[in-house]
Amino acid sequence: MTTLRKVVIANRGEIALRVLRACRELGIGTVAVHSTADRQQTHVLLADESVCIGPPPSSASYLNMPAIISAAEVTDANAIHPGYGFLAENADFAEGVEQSGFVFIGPKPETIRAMGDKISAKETMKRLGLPCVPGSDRAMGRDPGQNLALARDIGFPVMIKAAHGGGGRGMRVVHQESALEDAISLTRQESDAAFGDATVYMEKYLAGPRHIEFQVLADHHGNVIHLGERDCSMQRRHQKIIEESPAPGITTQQRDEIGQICVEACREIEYRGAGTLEFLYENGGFYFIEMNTRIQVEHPVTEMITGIDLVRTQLLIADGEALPWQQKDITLRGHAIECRLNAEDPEKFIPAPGTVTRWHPPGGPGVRVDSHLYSGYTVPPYYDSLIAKLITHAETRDLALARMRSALSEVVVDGIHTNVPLLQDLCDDSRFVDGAIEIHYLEKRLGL
Ligand code: MV4
Repeated sequence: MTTLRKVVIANRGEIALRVLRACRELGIGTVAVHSTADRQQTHVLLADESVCIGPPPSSASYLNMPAIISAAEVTDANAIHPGYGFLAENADFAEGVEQSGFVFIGPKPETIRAMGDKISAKETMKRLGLPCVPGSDRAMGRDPGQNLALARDIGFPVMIKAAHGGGGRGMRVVHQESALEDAISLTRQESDAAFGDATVYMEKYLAGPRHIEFQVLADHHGNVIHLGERDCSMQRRHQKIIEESPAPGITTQQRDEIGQICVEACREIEYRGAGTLEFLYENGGFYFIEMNTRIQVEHPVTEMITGIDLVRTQLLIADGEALPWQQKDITLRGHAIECRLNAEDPEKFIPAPGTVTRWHPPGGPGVRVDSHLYSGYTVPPYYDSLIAKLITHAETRDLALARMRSALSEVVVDGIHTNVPLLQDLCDDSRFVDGAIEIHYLEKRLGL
């Protein structure tokens, strides 16, 4: 470590603890910034220093850019790790961090900005050789005749998407010509209200794809590698609940081919840090949709099968080190599955905050638990409901799944409701066991 001396961890929960541990191993000092609701968070208790940055609502604390930058100033930190969510993909924040003289642990602000605009992200990646969903390739205009001609050209059903959309908001499927204009103006309005930008684009709607994403790592010296893919198709309302790597049924040849194109594209845009390229996968084809410029919740499955610590590597890259691996050094070993444990009603999915009276995490060979939970911890009502990630790793998918069933059966979380029963059901679901589900599977299953 030459540059990074003290890192502000601008997040909470399990990822704040994950970042803290990576800093500790590297001998980097840690500053926890937290809301008044999070004084008793594990990482706050473990950090070298902590600074309260505001009241419970994230808008006043974890999204409060001046408060976070001030915390870095008063503690004499020299870098900020944003984790995921909150400000992780806010280009203005990354820019503010750099302009204040701190290292932003992530890509350049302009890269974050370019990827945050899905039209520009897709345009760039298409030009660099990534297969994309057929679509408008640019922002849609306001001429109904032209838009109809475009939709006819692409072929119904089409999807209208917000250029600055995220989290599944700002998109609409259109099945017939008569519904096109209303769908466009509604998506524009929603997008303007939610993201302050009414720009929309059009794509061919894929009815039942899988969601598969490639992990990349890039340093400041033009070295880029990929770490294979994750299948994140098990989701409900854009909340993923089970992820795995490798994606079932993807061949070595497909992985090498798409992975190499991702690597070349990232080298071309001078990407740096950890990144994820998201694809829809249908009928044997990959279609790039967006790129995430942060560490992701599901990064552990990639860590388990590659043996590479992604958060440690983010810190090394930010420090200016060259990646210690070339693509030929990367081997994927076995299979890893992650289940997200949420504090929520297992049937109605409503958040279930409260005090955990007893917590027994599972263990044993090939079992990893990423969690900030402890007996006596109170899950606050203000933030997302993730309380733990259970990750199992084994030589085969079947064994990783058997380990997951066993691990889930060991879990004890008393005092609050969790989605453990749902996760147990899903690990016994024959379609999931067969590795044959698509993005709408869980919602359809719950609808029955
Ligand atoms: C799509 C699609 C079908 N066709 N694009 C949802 C969030 C955003 N990141 C992209 N999304 C989708 N784009 C085309 N052309 C279906 C979805 C989609 C989805 C994608 C990934 C994971 C879960 C999803 C749930 C519903 C819809």
